[in-house]
Amino acid sequence: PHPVFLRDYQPPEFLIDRVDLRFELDPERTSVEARLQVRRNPAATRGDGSLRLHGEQLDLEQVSMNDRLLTPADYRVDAESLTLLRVPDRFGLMTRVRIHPSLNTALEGLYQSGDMLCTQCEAEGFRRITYFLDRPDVMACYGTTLVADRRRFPVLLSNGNRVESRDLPDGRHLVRWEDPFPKPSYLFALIAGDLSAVEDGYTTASGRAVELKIYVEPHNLDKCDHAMRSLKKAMRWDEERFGREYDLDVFMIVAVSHFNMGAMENKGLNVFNDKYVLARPDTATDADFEGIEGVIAHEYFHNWTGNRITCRDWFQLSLKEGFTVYRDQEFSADMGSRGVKRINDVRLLRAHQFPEDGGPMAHPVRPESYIEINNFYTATVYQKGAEVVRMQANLLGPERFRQATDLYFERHDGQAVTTDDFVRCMEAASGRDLGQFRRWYDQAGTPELSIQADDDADDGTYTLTIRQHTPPTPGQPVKMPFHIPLAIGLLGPDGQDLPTRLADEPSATAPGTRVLELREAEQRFRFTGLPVRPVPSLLRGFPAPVKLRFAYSDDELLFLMAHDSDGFNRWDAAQTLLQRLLLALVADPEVGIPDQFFAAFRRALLDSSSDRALLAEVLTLPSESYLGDQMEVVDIDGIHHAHTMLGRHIGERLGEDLLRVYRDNGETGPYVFTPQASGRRALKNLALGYLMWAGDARALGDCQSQFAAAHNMTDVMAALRLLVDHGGAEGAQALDEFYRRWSRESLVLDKWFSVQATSPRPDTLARVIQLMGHSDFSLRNPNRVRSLVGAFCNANPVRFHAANGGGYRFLADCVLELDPLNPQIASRLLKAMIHWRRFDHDRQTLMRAEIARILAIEELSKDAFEVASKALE
Ligand code: DPP
Ligand code: ZN
Repeated sequence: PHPVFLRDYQPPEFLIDRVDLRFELDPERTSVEARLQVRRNPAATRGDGSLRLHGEQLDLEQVSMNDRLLTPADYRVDAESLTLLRVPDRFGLMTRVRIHPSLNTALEGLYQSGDMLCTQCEAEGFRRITYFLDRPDVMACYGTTLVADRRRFPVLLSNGNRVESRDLPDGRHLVRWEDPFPKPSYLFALIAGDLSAVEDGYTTASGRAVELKIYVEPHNLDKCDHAMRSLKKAMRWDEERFGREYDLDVFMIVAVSHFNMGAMENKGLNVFNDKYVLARPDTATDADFEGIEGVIAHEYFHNWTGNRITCRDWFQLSLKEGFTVYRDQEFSADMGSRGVKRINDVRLLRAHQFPEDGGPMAHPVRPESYIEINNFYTATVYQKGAEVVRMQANLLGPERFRQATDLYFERHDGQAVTTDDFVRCMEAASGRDLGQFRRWYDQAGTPELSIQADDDADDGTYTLTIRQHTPPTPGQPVKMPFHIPLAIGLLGPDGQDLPTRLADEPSATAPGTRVLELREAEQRFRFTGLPVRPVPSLLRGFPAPVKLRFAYSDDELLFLMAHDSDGFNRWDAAQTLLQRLLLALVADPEVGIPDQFFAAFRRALLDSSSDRALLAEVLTLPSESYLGDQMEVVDIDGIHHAHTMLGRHIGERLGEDLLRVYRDNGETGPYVFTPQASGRRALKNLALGYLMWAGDARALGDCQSQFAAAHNMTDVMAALRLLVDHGGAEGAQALDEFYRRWSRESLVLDKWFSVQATSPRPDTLARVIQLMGHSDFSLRNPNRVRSLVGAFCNANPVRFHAANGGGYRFLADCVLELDPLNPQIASRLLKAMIHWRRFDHDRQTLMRAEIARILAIEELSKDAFEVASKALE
């Protein structure tokens, strides 16, 4: 397999203005007739007079040009394309192909999920439906005619507005859709099935009435309320915050149970992994409710950032994803608690993006090359891309940023553009020079900031010396300094913010947060007028995706944890402290835990004035994998031991307080999904967890009653997890009961699999292998694979990285079995092993051998090949 390079981009030689598709749908054999209006692109250089269309796994039946049937002498077909040897400057092209949805296990193109037929075309799935210029800079208007058996497929959906619907004499029916907005092929979608819809309506700010429909299998009709509410909130928010209105008569969402990704923003017809649609208090946790709100909004927001304005090529993926993630993060912050949202987003970034940026697959937000684009739907493109947009928003300030996005929407509506076009709008609206800032798009790696503080008591100055350094990444040995906005504050002895006046500034500044702009490899900021040495609050609100090195004392961290006016930094100070303590325990398990730690933990725990959701975040131990990332060589067992030990100590020392917090925060009425209510649940279940860690006998009883009595899945799952980790008869019985109750609810059953896969119990791998043979397990369902294999490999470090290599062998076996069926899922799983260099010699050897075993397979997919080969480079 060969890489594709950004520098080789050429505009398309031909454009397609209009596409008329006619599908005769059948799971075994679907016929697709495509009529394309093709013309030469005046902006492109002339080639050899031929036209090469993409196409894979298509059985070609007929080709005609301008209504003249072509013969095999007029074209060439291979496994990836159809080349028309001589074409005029403007012509009509008709192709007819057969495809086989029921055999499509890769879930790209048209495939079968249960009893329905559905599509996934991003990034390059449309070429598995028909011959086409399957690249995002070819935008066309689509008319789609769907013909299918009326009883089996009563609902036939596609993009745009429905313009015709009638029965045919042979028991089939026909529905025709027309999408007036030109779009790239990756946004095409169709759905056929026996579906029911929840319907609602929305009136846009300018008075346009929009029908809203969520299509699900009939037994899921009672799980759509939250998704519908989220959709309407998202539509209103996008009008208010970004001035964006919806543009078609109908907006449809379809929930599908076999889906590679989270969801897909097809024009007017969003297709969703059902995990991000279906929720009832008794089937879905708070985290599920939150995920649904965020993903519904994300896909809806794509209508402007992605669909109306799309990507020129796939290297620009972050143009739509980074911006849209930023938008959905802001939306969720406005809907719930802004502080907690920020903490969770940063936690995610640190847990996934930082390791990616430091590993063999590191790539810039705008990658320079790829072998398989599906491997680049990454935390870097999505989450770091969102941080890059957030930095620009913060540099510009809210008003200018809004002017800049208005300009972007106005200037580029209907176009396929680049991340650079986006930055140019930021510059044009603000008058700022973002030349150096652009490096965030093309340099990979996480910058490390080392900050040193010096004070001079005599003249009241305080100097921060800031050095930035970005480690090399594959293909980029040397990095230039980034332009980094740095929000900081200075705290006085009473915990209040001090003024932050720089030495060369004529007048006093107000106390509070101030943004420094770092541009050099080393830069000094000298503050004056400080009567006492301040405690610096650095990186307030996490203003840039960087790692901070600053020699805080424990006392300073405790001080920040108690007093910082920035909630994010209060959390971060607590996490740094916990991390220190844990790493000290890894180094020496006998090291004492200072009393002042328990005192601070207790103070925070009992602080009834504080937001419970935030409190739960503050009091949660950093994850074992995150601790591993902080070590030179990851000490898997040492970390697990330290984690367990600290958890147990907390549970033992603060047992009474934890029990009180647990009991004081019980459910009082019917389930509601609000930040307050989910904060109470989070805190309560955290307290129960510490008690269980300590083996508190009262807690075991509480756990069992919570499991039996709870009417919401958040509390049931929290109790189930603790019971399973506790093991014994209690754990086994809870699992059995849960299975009996939920075995027919696929998404709930996923939880049953993953709670077992993530248990740190010593026999977990054996249990996972056994579950692979369970009658409810199937490699064909990505959610099920993620809930068992993915959960074990990515969320159970102590068992996955077992010293005997059993976890690695298990993963490689799964990858090899899955790759021929679904390369996207296989290659994503494989990523769990690519950070092998971070471990001790023996584990390195074991992991490398498993990756090499995969790489030795001749028919390996491009997807898995790229990950395996880069991992070993
Ligand atoms: N474009 C899709 C998204 O919303 C890909 N899964 O992220
Ligand atoms: Zn997206």
